[in-house]
Amino acid sequence: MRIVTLAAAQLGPIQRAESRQHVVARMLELMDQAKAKGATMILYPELALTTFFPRWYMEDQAEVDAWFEREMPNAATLPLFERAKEYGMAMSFGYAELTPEGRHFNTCILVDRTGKIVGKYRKTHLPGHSEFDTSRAFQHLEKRYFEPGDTGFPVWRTEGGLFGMCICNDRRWPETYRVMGLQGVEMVLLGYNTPSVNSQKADEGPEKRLFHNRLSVQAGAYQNSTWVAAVAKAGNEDGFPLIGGSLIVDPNGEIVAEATTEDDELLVHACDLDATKFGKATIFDFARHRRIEHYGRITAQTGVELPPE
Ligand code: CDV
Repeated sequence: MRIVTLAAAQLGPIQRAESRQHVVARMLELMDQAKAKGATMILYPELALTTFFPRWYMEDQAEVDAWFEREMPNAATLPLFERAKEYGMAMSFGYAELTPEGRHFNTCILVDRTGKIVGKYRKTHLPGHSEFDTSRAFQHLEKRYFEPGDTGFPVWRTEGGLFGMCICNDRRWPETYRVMGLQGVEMVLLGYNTPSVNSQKADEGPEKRLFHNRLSVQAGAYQNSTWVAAVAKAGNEDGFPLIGGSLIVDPNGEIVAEATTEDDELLVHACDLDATKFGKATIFDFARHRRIEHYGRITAQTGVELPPE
């Protein structure tokens, strides 16, 4: 057995006026709880340090940049790195990254138990739009504030296993998991901020959104025989609700832990990375069963091309 005792640390709402220092204090409280429960790794959501700012339309670049981190760790996040190191706990969280070259990414990192950043992933599938959209019930301006990630979907050998990351909307795309699956991934870590209602379809509410969340994560886990942990930023941020439903899914695609609130909430599960082996050696033994001669369209083509009439 190769056990990673994973703490999925859901965060409740973060209001626009809330400081990073206050959020980090909440994250440290969850880390303390995780330590008390024997966790060896803790996962926090996408854009964990602030409110989900892409819902706000901004034209002033200085105002936009104030939501971004120019270095990691920085003064606000150093306490997280220090406490995780003291506890011997690996850690992953998401943040808005502004690079020295002035590039903007929706990023997450993987930090090992010694406090070293061993992995960085930049969000590939950016949802939403780049200009103010009057047809929507509310804005989702990720395409305005971020550029698509340039990392692809690497897998890192650390903490006794093979770990990958993706962010929020990435979880809905089978390609995300398969690219990691082809590198033998044993645990995918992901965080999300998912509005409780579809901004373009009022009757797609929280039930349907939680269903799509489970469906995507469970399918990704099963079809690649990997653990997947998905952790939400949840609850009502300045009048804009986000789903909770954080979950840990085993390599059979079954949910082993699921959040019940829309607040700060910790899920802890002892995940045996060796449980990935059976599926990878049998029904999803890619080397034996995949037929890549028929998959060319997946990388040759982006949108739908209809067959001739
Ligand atoms: N932060 C996100 O990527 N949210 C999307 C919403 C807009 C659908 C998601 O896939 O959950």
